[in-house]
Amino acid sequence: MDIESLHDLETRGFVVVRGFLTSDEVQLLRDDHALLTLDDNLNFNSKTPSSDVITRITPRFDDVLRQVNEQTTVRADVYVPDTSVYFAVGTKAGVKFPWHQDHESFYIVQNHFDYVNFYMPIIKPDPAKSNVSLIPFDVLKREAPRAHDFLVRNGAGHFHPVAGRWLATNDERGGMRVINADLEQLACTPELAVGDLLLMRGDIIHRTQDTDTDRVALSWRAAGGSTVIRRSRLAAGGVRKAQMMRRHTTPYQKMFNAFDRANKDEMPLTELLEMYRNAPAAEPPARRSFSRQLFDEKRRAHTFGSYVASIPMAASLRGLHFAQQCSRRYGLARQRAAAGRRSG
Ligand SMILES: O=C(O)CCC(=O)C(=O)O
Ligand SMILES: [Fe+2]
Repeated sequence: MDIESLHDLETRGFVVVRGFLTSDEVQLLRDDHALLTLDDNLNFNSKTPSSDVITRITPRFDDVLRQVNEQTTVRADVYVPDTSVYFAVGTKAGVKFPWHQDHESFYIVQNHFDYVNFYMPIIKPDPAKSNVSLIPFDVLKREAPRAHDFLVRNGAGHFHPVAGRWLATNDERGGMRVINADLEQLACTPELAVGDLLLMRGDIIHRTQDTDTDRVALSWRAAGGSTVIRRSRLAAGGVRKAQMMRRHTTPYQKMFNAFDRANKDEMPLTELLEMYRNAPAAEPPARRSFSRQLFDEKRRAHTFGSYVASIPMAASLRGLHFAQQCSRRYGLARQRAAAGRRSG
């Protein structure tokens, strides 16, 4: 299948391919999803697709990657199952993500430009509902150039509304930028039907549109195999990154173990994935023992200072979040009181 306008992946950060999956492929994925249980990840609800099911569809993904590598400067040639999941909305086991740049994939793959998310709804009652809203990079560059430069090629972005503008913070490297525009005004929301493909670059800013319908999408990910993954970078970062790692220890422990076994402090992603294939199966580590190891890793990488330095920032963001929740609740209470007065 030839993809038109692949260049948009570079300029806008995403491209839509209509009718990508066949009805048989959709059914295969639906059956897979129905049989799975939730992942052991306290950061969000997700299910990891079965590898034998994905293997059957892989030639379709290979074909897209070939075109991406031929027609753009994005380099993506290996799949990263540890960052690939099914996301549901509209049920208790679902998600409702606010504006964000993906966190865990950035911590693991450490390069969000050479990284693509094959996002494909497999259950979706209404094309106009429960999509993913996006901030196109060309629009961001035009409307908020300083924030664009802070965000492009990055990840682990958190976005906080402040008086009609937005504050962008980076949960890995720290730092923040004011976005002098309302993200909602810059956003676009491609309407997707079952089987459509939304191909997104890893650094795109996005959120769940709504949770009004029961929708399930597969988010299958590929990255650049030559990206060098650094142990010190995995260990680095502030309070918010460490919290997230503790809430989903499995992939990070696997990475530290692979560096140990290889006796290396850095290796290309392809080599890291190869190490996994030969690794003995291991139980997910307890949060406490993982925490201890993470602090040891931080000391070893001389990044403990930046962790400590991030504590005040994390505390003030928690305060900001709390103040926003209170003002939202106060606004709702006022609306309800006014409605009561009108109907009474
Ligand atoms: O499915 C959703 O609503 C969110 C998807 C998302 O954030 C992702 O694929 O990274
Ligand atoms: Fe996301």
